[in-house]
Amino acid sequence: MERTFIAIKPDGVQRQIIGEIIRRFESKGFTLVGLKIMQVSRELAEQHYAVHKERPFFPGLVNFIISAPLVAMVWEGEGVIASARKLIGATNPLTAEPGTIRGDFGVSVGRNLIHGSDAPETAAEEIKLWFKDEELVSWQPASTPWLYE
Ligand code: IDP
Ligand code: MG
Repeated sequence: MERTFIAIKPDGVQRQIIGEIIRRFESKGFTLVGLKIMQVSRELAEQHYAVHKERPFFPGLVNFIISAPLVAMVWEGEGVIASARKLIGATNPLTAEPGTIRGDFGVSVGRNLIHGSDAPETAAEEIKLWFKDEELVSWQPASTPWLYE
């Protein structure tokens, strides 16, 4: 089973759509195996977005990520990495399709509500960066036989 790192950014927390976002992943059929609300340190935010270090939006992005609490999660399921990106939608909420999280709840790229790992390698790295092994719970929902053949 694949795992991916998902974060509800401070705007999603402040706009009180944590439950709505979790509901979409649950309803789809993915399994929550890690969850915490946290005030992120500047160091962690900079590490998480290190790939964007040279981009002009980097300082603003880091300040935004540490400006209020964030919800960090790990979700599990077959194909969850790519599927989560589809549930999330395009980076710019204005062009994200209706039905996606960004498409339904956002209007600006700097306030796009949610992060999702973009590939197996980044998913593994991000899960390791954000969660200790003992914070992740391996379990099988009762619905599993009704989701997979
Ligand atoms: P992604 O979150 O869809 O993977 P990336 O291109 O990896 O998008 O960018 C990471 C994050 O950086 C975005 O989710 C968004 O919060 C922020 N970002 C990207 N481009 C811009 C921009 O042009 N202005 C402000 N923030 C941006
Ligand atoms: Mg990205």
